[in-house]
Amino acid sequence: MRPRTRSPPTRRRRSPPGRTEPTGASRARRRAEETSVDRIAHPWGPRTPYAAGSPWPRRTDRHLAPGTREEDVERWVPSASLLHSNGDAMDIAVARGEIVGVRGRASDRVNHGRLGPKDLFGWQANAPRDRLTRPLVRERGRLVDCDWDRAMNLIVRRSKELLERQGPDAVGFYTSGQLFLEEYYTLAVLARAGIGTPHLDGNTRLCTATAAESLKQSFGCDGQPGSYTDVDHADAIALFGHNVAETQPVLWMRMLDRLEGPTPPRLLCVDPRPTPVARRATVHLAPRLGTNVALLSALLHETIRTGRVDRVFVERHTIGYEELAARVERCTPRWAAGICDLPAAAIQEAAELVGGAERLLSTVLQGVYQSHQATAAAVQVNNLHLLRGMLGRPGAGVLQMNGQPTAQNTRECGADGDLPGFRNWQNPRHVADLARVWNVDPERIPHDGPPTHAMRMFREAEEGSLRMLWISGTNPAVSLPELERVRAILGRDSLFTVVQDLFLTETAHLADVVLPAATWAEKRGTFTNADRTVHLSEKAVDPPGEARPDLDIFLDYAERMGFTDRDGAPLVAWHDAESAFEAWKRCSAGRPCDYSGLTYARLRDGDGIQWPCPDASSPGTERLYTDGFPWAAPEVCESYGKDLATGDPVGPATYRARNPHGKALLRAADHTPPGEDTTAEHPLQLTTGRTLYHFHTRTKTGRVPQLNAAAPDVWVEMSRRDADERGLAEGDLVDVSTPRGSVRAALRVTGLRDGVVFLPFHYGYWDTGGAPEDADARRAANETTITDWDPVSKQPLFKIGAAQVTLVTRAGGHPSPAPTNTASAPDDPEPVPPTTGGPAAEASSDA
Ligand SMILES: Nc1nc2c(c(=O)[nH]1)N[C@H]1C(S)=C(S)[C@@H](COP(=O)(O)OP(=O)(O)OC[C@H]3O[C@@H](n4cnc5c(=O)[nH]c(N)nc54)[C@H](O)[C@@H]3O)O[C@H]1N2
Ligand SMILES: Nc1nc2c(c(=O)[nH]1)N[C@H]1C(S)=C(S)[C@@H](COP(=O)(O)OP(=O)(O)OC[C@H]3O[C@@H](n4cnc5c(=O)[nH]c(N)nc54)[C@H](O)[C@@H]3O)O[C@H]1N2
Ligand SMILES: [Mo]
Repeated sequence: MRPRTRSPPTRRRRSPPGRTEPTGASRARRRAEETSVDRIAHPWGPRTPYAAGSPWPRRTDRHLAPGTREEDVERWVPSASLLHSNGDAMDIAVARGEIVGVRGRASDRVNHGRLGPKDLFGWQANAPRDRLTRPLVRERGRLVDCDWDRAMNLIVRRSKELLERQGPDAVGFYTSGQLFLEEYYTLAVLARAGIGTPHLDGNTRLCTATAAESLKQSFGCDGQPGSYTDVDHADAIALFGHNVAETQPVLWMRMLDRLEGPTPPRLLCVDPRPTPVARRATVHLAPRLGTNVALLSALLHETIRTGRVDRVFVERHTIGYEELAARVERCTPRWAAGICDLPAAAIQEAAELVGGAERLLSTVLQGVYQSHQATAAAVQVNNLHLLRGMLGRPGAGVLQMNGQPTAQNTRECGADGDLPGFRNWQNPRHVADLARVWNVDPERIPHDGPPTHAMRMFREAEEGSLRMLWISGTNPAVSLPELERVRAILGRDSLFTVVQDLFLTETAHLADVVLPAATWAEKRGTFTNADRTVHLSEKAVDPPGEARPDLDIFLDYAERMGFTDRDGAPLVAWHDAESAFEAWKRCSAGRPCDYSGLTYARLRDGDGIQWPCPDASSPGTERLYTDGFPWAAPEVCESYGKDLATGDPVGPATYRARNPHGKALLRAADHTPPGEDTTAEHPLQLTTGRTLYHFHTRTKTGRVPQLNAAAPDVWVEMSRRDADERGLAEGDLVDVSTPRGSVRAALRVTGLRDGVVFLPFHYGYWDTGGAPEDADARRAANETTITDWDPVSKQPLFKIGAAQVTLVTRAGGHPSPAPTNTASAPDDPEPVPPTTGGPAAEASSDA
C-alpha cells in the first residue's frame, strides 16, 4: 500500500467573535468551529475530499501575528500570493498601519480560501528591519546614502552618454517575474521605444522561458491551454518534473482532495526525487537526469501502437502527424528503458495510465524546463495531448506551468524580450501595429533579429559591449549559473549597474547605484497566474522610508529622459498603476491576451478573471482551444517556430506553406544525451531546485522566522547506496564539486535516485556574511552549475551536471538542516527530529 497523508492533528477552537466577513453568503457558510494546525509540520492543512465533477469545497486559511485578535484588524486589503505562480487570492490584515496577517479568499476560483505556508507567514518579510530605505551610490568603492534626485540624475546622465557615444545597444535591462503588469509594460515601452534597445529580458528566462516557447512551438502562441478546474474533472494527472506539493502547495491541496475523495484520479509522477507527489503517485518514474525526451517519445510510441490516437482530432486540428509517428516508431519502452535507466514495464505502466485516461491533465515544470532538451521535451507533452485530443474540455488540459507569480505578465508585456501582446517580431504587420499603439516609427522598435536573451546579455557585458545594466527584482549574483563568472561580470569597471531591490542583496553589493523599491502590499497593480487568472493587488501599507514602487521609478526615468512619441508628446503618457493598466489594455486589444474587458473596478469588486476577456460582458475564458487553434494562423501567430535541435528560427514563408490554415503543430524531436555527462572524476549527476519553505534566494523567506527555522541552512541529498559506497552518513559535512566550483553542505540521505545528488539553490551569502572565496562559507548551488542553455528557449540548465561528493568532517550525530516532511525526508527517520513549527506556526482553517 502506498502511504496516505495522515490528516494533521488539529486543535478545535471556537470561532472568534466579531470576525468580519466580506459577504453574507460566506458568513452563512462559516462553520461554528475552526481547526488550528501547525502549518510547518502539516503544510497542506486539513483535507476536504471531493468527487470528480463536483465543486472543490471551500476552506478559509488564516494566520494573524501572535497577540493579534480578529477584532483588532482594521482593514482587509485584497491581494494574491506573490511567492509562486499559483495566484492564490488573499486578503491582507492591517492594523495600526502595519500588516498583521493574511487570510485566503474563499470565493476566488483559484484557491477557494486556501493558503500555503509561504503565504501564511511570508508577509513578515515586508517589515522594515533591514529594508533599503534610501538610494545608494558607489563612491570611492563604497556604497553611500544619497537622495533620489542625485541617484536618478546619475542614471540619466550615464544613459544619455552611452546613447550618444555608442547607441542603444550599450544599455540593457534585466527584470523579473515578481513585479506587476503595469511595471513591466512601462519598462517594455521605455526600453523598446524610448531607448530602442534589443537588450531587455527577465529572470523569467531562467524560469519558464520554456513554457512560453513550448506553447509557441505547438500552438503558435503563448497562452496556457488548461485551467486549474481541470483538476476537478481529470481521471489521470501526469506531472513531469514538477514538485507541485512544494512549489504550488494549494494546487496540490486540490489534487490531494481529489485523491482522498471518491473516484480519485490516477497519478503519474516523473521525478528523480521522492517528492510528496511521488509518494502519492500510482506510477512513479525516477529517470536518469536529462532523458525526458526519450521517456516521452516512448509514451507517444505506446499511444500510437495501442491505437489510442484520436484520429478525428488529429486530422482536423493538427499538422505533422506523419513525421512524429515516424520519429517515435523505434522509441519502444524497452529502448527508452536503456536511456532512462528505468524498467521497461514501468514505462509501459505509465503509458497505460496516460493512454487509458479519458480526461488527462498534464503539468510540466523545471525538471523538464531546466534541462538540455527543454523545449523539445515540453513539446512532447503537448504532442501527447494533441494525439489524444485531450485539450479544451473539462479535465483535459496541459499546464505548461509558470514559476514566478507574475512571469505571465513579463511575457505578455514583452519585458522578456518578446514584443508586447504576443506580437511576432518577424511579422512586419505586428511591428507596425505596435508602432501604431505607441505612436512611434516602426523602425524605432528593434526587431531585426531575435531578442537578446539574459545569458547573451551577460556575455555582452563580459565582452564589454553592454555598458549599462539595470537589474530590477532579481538577484543574479545567486540565481544565475556559474557564480564566479557572474560576480566578475557585475564587478567589471566597464559595466554600470543599477540594482532596484528591497534589500542589500548579493547583487546590490556589486552595484553602482541601488534603488530602494516598494513591494507587494506597499503598491498597487495587477498580476496573472499560471492559469491566466488576473488579480488586483491593492496597497495595504506605506513602503518603508523613501522606497518607491517600481512603477514610479520607471515613470520618473522616462520623464527625466524626455522620451517622446512621433508627435513630440510624452511616450509614456500614464502616471499611476490604473492609467498604466488602461494603456496596457489598448496594447492587448485584439491579441490573444486581450484584457480589454477588465477594469480595476471589476477586479476589485469580484474575484480573479481569466484572460482573454475582450469586453465588459465577458466572464473571462476558462479554457483555450475548445474549438481549434486560431492563434496558430500565420497572420496571428506569435512565432513561426524554431528548429527544435538548433533553435534556428523558421521563416514566415516556410511557416505559411506548412501551416496555412493555422492548426496545432505536432513537433518531432530525437533524444540527445546531455552535454555534460558523468566521468570517473565526477561520477554523480547533480540537480538543483527548491524546498517548500523557501523562495529562491531567500531575501523574503530567510527573514521569516517560521519559514527560516524549517530549513535554516544548505544541505545536499544523496541515496543510501551512494552514501554507503562513500562511507558517508546523515549530517556529514561534504563538498559537492563540479568543474565550475564547489559547495559545502550537510548530507541528507534520502530515497532519491541512485547516482543523483540534489542541492537546494536558495542559500546565498547575505545572512551569513560568508565570502564565497572561503571554502567553508561556499553554499550557493550556482557555484557549481554550468553556463549553458536550451537552444530553443535559451533557458539555462540548472538541472543537469556532473559532480563528486567528498567528506569534509563527520557529523557526530548531528542531522542535516533539511526538512523532513518534503522531498528531503530522510530514508531513515530514526535519528532526525521531525520538522515542526510550534505555536508560532499555527494557522486556522474553517474546514
Ligand atoms: N517553495 C517554493 N515554491 C516555489 C518557488 C520556490 O523557490 N520555493 N519558486 C517558484 C518558481 S519561480 C518556480 S520556477 C517553480 C519551480 O517549481 P518546480 O519545477 O516544481 O521545482 P524544482 O524543485 O525546481 O524542480 C522540480 C523537480 O524537477 C525534478 N527534476 C530534476 N531533474 C529532472 C529530470 O531530468 N527529469 C525530470 N522529469 N525531473 C527532474 C527535481 O527532482 C524536482 O523535484 O516553483 C515556484 N514555487
Ligand atoms: N541552481 C539553480 N538556480 C536557479 C534555479 C534552480 O532551480 N536551480 N531556478 C531559477 C528560477 S526558476 C528562478 S525564477 C530564479 C529566481 O532567481 P531570482 O529572481 O534572482 O531570485 P529572487 O530571490 O526571487 O530574487 C528576486 C529579487 O527581487 C527582490 N524583490 C522582491 N519583490 C520586489 C519588488 O516588488 N520590486 C523590486 N524591485 N524587487 C523586488 C527580492 O528582494 C530579490 O532580491 O532562479 C533561477 N536559478
Ligand atoms: Mo522560476
